[in-house]
Amino acid sequence: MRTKVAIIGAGPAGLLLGQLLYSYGIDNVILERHTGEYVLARIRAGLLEEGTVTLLDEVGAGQRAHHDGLIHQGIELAFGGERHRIDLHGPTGKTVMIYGQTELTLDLMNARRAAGLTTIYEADHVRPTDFETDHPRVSYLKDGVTHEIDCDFIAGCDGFHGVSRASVKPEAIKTFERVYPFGWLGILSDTPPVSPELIYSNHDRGFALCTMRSTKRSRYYVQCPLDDHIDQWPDGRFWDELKRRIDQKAADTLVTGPSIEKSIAPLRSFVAEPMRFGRMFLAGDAAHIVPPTGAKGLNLAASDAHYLAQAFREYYDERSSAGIDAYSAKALSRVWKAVRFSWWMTSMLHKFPDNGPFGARIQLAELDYVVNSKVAAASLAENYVGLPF
Ligand code: RFL
Ligand code: PHB
Repeated sequence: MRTKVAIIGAGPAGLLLGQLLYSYGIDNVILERHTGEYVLARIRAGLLEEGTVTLLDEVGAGQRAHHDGLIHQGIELAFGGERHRIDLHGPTGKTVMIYGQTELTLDLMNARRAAGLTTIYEADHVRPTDFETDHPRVSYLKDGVTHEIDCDFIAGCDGFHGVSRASVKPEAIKTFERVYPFGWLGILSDTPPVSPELIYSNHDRGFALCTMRSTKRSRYYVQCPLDDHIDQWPDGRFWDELKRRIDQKAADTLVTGPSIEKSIAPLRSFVAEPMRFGRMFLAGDAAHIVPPTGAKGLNLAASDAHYLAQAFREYYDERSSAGIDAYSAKALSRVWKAVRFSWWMTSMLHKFPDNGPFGARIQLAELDYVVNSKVAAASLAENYVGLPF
């Protein structure tokens, strides 16, 4: 088989890149290790920047998001028993949209199917090769038979544990990492959200986040030890812990119910540099990971896909390599700012085992400053709604 761009991974980065390329007339094939159903069952992000929604619109997949997504103009920070609102819209003119990653993925999958583009699900042993030459190839095993795709370029959109970054010679890549000493235990429940806007809570017992998927479905997280297992967290224990970490008014109005999903995710900041290796380019979680506190992971996957699609468009339409040459630096410049913001939000809001009482007071001073300084609040808002791309 031959295609212009072979994309590894059918998560948000791969699917969005595929649709953007299609809209520029650039044919592409996606290879995905799992089934489509498996990809759709992963409960992850829930918050889209305006820039991400614009990209969905650009590929004609934004209709359902506009219909079902919830527009938020602010968030709340809770500490010291009180909630304080951060206005997102006032200082930035922008809003964010609550719309689940599963829904966005489904919309992109449907758009891809409608366009008649090839996605090979359950592709085993995917291997990008020869990307340092002018004739890169991707091999894979499907139903016991080995296949090969000849292409002009490979896009590694295969997430943090994917094969693309792992295929690069160690001396060609530099990585930066911070692993946080705790995880997030998340549950999904068919109960109305406790409050119309998201609540990020700093508490002595640890961080908590109240978010949602719709007006009828809530998503809640509590900071937990890294080695905890979900079996240790029956629903009753989760709700009790959440109530203790949020303000009294929220605890009194919280509607609890059976969880329909429960999982623990570790928190990590990670960046690989560069994001280009000859004719292979990394995008999304394949190149970088941020802790979810800033709601940036999915949105970075979207901005990478945008930069990369523009670069390929320039290559094919204008016979110019300027875009592909600039891709890595351009993407990394936005990535590092989101890494910085996510690290900062994480540092300010979580209980760190080694910080002690001094560290806890510094966090409270910082929160107090952020909610009372127009300038600091505007800076948080500017980063939260997403820096331009
Ligand atoms: P994905 O979604 O991991 O998709 C990669 C795809 O590649 C496939 N794959 C392979 N395919 C073929 N061959 C191989 N060898 C392969 N290896 C892997 C995988 O099966 C998969 O289908 O990466 P992508 O596309 O870069 O998208 C990134 C986002 O999924 C991620 O950044 C976000 O979910 C992060 N995130 C959040 N981001 C936000 O912007 N806002 C949020 O509110 C938000 N909340 C979150 C989050 C992530 C969380 N977890 C679980 C880590 C909340 C949580 C709890
Ligand atoms: C979510 O809705 O899952 C969500 C929202 C905001 C975050 C993290 C997760 O910062």
